[in-house]
Amino acid sequence: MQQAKPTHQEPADGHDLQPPAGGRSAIDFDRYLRERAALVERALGECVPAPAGPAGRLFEAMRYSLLAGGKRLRPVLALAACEAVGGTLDAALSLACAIEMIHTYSLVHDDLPCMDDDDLRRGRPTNHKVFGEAIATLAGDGLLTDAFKVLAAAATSSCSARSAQALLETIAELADAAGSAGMVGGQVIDVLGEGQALELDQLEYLHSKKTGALFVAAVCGGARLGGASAAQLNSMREYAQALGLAFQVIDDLLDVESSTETMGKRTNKDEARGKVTYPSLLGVERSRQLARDLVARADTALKRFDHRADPLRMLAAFAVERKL
Ligand code: GRG
Repeated sequence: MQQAKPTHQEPADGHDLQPPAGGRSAIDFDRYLRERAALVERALGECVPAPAGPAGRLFEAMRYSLLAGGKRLRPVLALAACEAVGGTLDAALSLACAIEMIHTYSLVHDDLPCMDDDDLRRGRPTNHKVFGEAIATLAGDGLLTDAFKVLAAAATSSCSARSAQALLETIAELADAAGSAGMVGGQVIDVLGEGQALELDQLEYLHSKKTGALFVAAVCGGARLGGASAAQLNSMREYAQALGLAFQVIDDLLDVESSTETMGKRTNKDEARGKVTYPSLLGVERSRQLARDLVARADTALKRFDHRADPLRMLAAFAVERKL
């Protein structure tokens, strides 16, 4: 069995991943994102055992979806929030992995025939197309449950009481965000809302749970593990709520404007399933403006943070400028 707790290694090319210490940072955002995603990638590889033994097929299915790429936006946000308040990358790396494992489980289950019934995800056949529905369902279950094992393993014997308390609060917040009060609850509202005429505030409520809750858990968890004060956590929550919604508005826009080839997943599916979306309620231009306004709101929430929050500012801009 491989180690559950990911270890922080420096990238192979030897780049220093810390943002510059003094003055305003002038980071190369593309490079920043690439390097952070690579760091997460390596740590994720240690979170699921290699496919061996009687349950080897399960580990293979878990690794198939977990290590299939993806933007790694949520884990990078967790790391960036931790660093924005002066924490180290190591302090949030387990959280980053746990969040990505939970996000990946939600994609595997969301693609199942009983949910969205999709054939393509992250540019490759969906989990159940390769491993069958039973193993895909169990791979999702394994990723969700093991995420909490990975996070809990961050509590070491040398952990201070303050760090242990922060970890406990982060675990509770993540369970809340992923469960019936958060992502799963949001998915239920979404499924039951198919074919129904939702108002804008109902759509926002749905997405605050289905998509937004995990963004909030990533950002607030990262900040908390980095030693954030209560006031800083409040600002981080405001930032993440605005960012999460902006991300979803763009997700809806990409569904109508992009292609399966670019996205690596089926597009034009919201209308086909009778789902109310931002473009269907507001039109394309007003939806895009809403996303920009939300990014401005996210930016404002960070006004009391110094240059160490620049990656968070850039990540918000990235969430609305992205093409996939
Ligand atoms: C319990 C059977 C069962 C199912 C649960 C919880 C759940 C299914 C679904 C959650 C809904 C869901 C899939 C939300 C995510 C929405 C979203 C915008 C996903 C795409 O995220 P990206 O663009 O994807 O960050 P990558 O691939 O880049 O990580």
